[in-house]
Amino acid sequence: MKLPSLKTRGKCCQTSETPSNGLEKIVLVGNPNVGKSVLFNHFSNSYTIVSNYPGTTVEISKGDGKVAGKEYEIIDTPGMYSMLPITEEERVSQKYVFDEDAHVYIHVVDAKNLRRMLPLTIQLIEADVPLILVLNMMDEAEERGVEIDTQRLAKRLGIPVVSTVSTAGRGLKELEETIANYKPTLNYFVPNYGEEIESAIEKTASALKSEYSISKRTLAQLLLQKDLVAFEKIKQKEEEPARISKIVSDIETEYSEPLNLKIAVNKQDNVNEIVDSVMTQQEDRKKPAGEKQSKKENSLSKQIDKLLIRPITGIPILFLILYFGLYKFVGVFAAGTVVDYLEGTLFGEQINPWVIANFNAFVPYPVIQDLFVGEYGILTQAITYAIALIMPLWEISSSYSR
Ligand SMILES: Nc1nc2c(ncn2[C@@H]2O[C@H](COP(=O)(O)OP(=O)(O)OP(=O)(O)O)[C@@H](O)[C@H]2O)c(=O)[nH]1
Ligand SMILES: [Mg+2]
Repeated sequence: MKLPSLKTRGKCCQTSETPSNGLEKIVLVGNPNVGKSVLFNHFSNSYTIVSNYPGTTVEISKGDGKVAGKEYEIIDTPGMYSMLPITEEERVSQKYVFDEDAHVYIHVVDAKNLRRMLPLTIQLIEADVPLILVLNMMDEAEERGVEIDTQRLAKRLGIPVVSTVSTAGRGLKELEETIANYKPTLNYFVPNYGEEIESAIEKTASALKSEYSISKRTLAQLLLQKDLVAFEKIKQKEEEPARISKIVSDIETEYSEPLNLKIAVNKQDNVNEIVDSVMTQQEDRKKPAGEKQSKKENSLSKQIDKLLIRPITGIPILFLILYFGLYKFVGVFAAGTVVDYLEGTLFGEQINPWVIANFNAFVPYPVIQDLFVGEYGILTQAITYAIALIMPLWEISSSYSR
């Protein structure tokens, strides 16, 4: 059996399977690299544990801490992009949303990338968990000319929204008060995914008869997107899980496109509409100096993106790139023509004969001559191979990866 790893910050330690201390919980969730751990360190006291989630190598940090004068257990989860997990880290974070009975979940986002982060907020709202949205990294957003109307955003979403710069402590007092005074509202944002998807969700959700810790709407979406944990849940809880699986697979066959793609695209449309109504960005400060693109370049790269994303144009372009870019250019031209010229003509006929003649004239010792300019000499063979054989291919492959 794998023993859980244990690291502690501060005084001492506990085991990974910490018995609940009866405190209400605050769970930090969000994409990787958005400042969850900075907030965790701010809220938790010095006695915290970092341990593996049981049966995985994924680390979870837990610690107690006072928020607006009241003691809570704070939990820092690994980064997740979506409620539909792909990585082990996301699977663990999904379990915390599914199973943890928290006072509040804090969804931490990078404010300058609101459009990319809000789909997860919508998923958490749909899951019906108590939620506060934290727009962190406001300093970087402001630097890029991003302005967000937090009050309007809170109204649109139906949840509290607080903007912070967690590294500088900005907004943290307001966040503490928001956590302490958190009360669920009845005006949550309900996304609309269009008639087809909505009816698929409705059909699946109404087939679920048991009670779950997250909403049936979310569970139905996860089932329609073939999430294994969701299927596991219905197997444990429903009397007729096979009937539900059949409903889901019947719905799937009605669609030509995978449902997760359709749901993701429609979710993003909902997000775009909200973001357009609450966020403004000064055009000239969109990107830090050095990364700026002209409008013309921007629209050209959008056109190219569109061509590459569509299978009908993207696949032929992929084959053209593989044939001309890889086979013809790297294989035939670089590895053939260029290497032949450098190795055979330039080094073989001109540079090496001159190096050998001069070296032998200055160093009259056969052993040293052999070592440097002999058949396998450092100057004749090693340098020839490095420059004539490896360098052209290396240069070309690194320019491809750039
Ligand atoms: N400029 C700025 N940087 C921040 C802010 N909050 C966090 N950071 C920085 O962002 C980086 C990531 O912060 P973390 O707290 O480790 O992010 P995380 O969400 O825990 O990341 P994962 O554990 O990978 O999911 C660190 O370098 C922080 O110093 C902020 O408000 N402003
Ligand atoms: Mg972290």
